[in-house]
Amino acid sequence: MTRVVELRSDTFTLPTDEMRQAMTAAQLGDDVWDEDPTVHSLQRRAAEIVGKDASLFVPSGTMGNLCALLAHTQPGDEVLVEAESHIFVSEVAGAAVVGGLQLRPLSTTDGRIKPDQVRTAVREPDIHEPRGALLCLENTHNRQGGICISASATRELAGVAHAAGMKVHLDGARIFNSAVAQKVDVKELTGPVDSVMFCLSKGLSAPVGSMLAGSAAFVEQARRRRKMLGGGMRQAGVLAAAGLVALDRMVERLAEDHANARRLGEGLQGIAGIEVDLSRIESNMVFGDCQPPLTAREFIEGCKREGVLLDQASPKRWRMVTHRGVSAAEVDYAIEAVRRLMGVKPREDLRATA
Ligand code: TLP
Repeated sequence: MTRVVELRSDTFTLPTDEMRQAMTAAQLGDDVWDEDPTVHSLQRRAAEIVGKDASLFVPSGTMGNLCALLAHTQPGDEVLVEAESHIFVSEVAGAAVVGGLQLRPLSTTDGRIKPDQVRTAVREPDIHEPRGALLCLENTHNRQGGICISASATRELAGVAHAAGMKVHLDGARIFNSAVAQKVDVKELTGPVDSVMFCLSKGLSAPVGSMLAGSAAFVEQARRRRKMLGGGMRQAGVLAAAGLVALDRMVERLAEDHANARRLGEGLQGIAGIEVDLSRIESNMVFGDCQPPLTAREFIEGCKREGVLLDQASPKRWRMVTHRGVSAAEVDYAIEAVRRLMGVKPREDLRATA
């Protein structure tokens, strides 16, 4: 079997032909000297799209989040994060190691922090306590299923944090998935926060890079942190050129990925041995649980033998992510592969396309 359906992550998307052409033609300079015209164009465009004064091109989402945390805080400060957030779970404790920050996880059932959780976590000035400096949100929320945080929830949470003297950073790695899924202008989701990071290299299909946007003063601070972390890139315009195409051409098509995720979830639902919660599918992710004794590792290995690649989220939980590199026919193929693996008869309606 030669077919491979890549559902591990939308980070596997390859650049489009138009991106490759733009990369070849890009005008370049030394961006550490702030002299790369293509990086300048990307930074202006990104800031404009999310409604901020300025933005900074960074090599990865992880570095973008870390630059934001460092720019908003002092060592010893406390940062509120959702307990399953990427910053808390998957960024190698960079905030603690590099920033000397205390991350305080707020547990939720669905990634949606409640305003009262923030109110309860607010620190009063006290000689014993760290300064409560920052609230981080994640939209879409990855490990909670790719769920979307609404504009009204974002406004309310930011209002509570700001009233307590805290700043708000949004990990918007997939903020355009959220905007497209909710059919709102992305500014509705980014307007209430002080800074937002979003990725060009996930569903938007650019090969490398993320943007960090905020006030001009914030971005100036973030630029120094980026340099300290080794993220100053020289002729980065060659990458920024692909980022510009990503922003101008790739946002609306994310709706196809969302439709495919739903198709995938519906096709997998009801297969004995695995459980998929359809109510959680709001963007381009499908999470499922294996029923014991089947483990996620065994399920993933079995799918791999069938030519379907997926990611592990916990000992019993797995994740499939749809993106530009996965067509509806490949989604159907993946459904059939899982049915085969789990010993379920093929679905007649999928035979034609798979
Ligand atoms: N997420 C990756 C992996 O790290 C898990 C993925 O495949 O989903 N914030 C969020 C919400 C993310 O999902 C990611 C990447 C990041 C930040 C970090 O971005 P990169 O990978 O560019 O450092």
